[in-house]
Amino acid sequence: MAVTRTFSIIKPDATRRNLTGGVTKMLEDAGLRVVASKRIQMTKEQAEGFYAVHSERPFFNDLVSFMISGPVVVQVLEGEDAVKANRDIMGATNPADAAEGTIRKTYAESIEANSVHGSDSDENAKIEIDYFFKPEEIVG
Ligand code: DGI
Repeated sequence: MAVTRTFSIIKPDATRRNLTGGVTKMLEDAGLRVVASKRIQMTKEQAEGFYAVHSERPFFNDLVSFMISGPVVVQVLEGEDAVKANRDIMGATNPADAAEGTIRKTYAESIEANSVHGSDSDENAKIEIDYFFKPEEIVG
């Protein structure tokens, strides 16, 4: 295993409920280090571009509307096998299916308002990090 990076978003349902710290604590307790972080209001164009892979899915418009419904916190996380470590602590997409102790089981409201995003591969992590961060904004 190697130290790698992944990309995370604390979604609008979590920022709305003042859970930035709660989510971040669970990430840190899982062995991940926040090496970049910023709170932003995503534009519609930004959200559509970020989720372009889902553009044919029936929930695409709802997903984009949700992601721009309030501020998000975009983060770069670093740790041993960071993509998997983050996916493990996030839990399943639908909180009803998420394991005890995961972020989504603890905090998510629904399959859409599910509190966090995390990259699903090293390749996508790099693309997603580059989508939101300049190299100098990441301090390992
Ligand atoms: O990688 P994940 O976030 O766990 O899941 P994903 O890549 O399959 O889907 C991306 C996001 O799209 C997910 O976090 C929430 C939303 N989504 C996925 N499936 C559904 C959905 N939203 C609705 N409304 N209905 C779905 O079936």
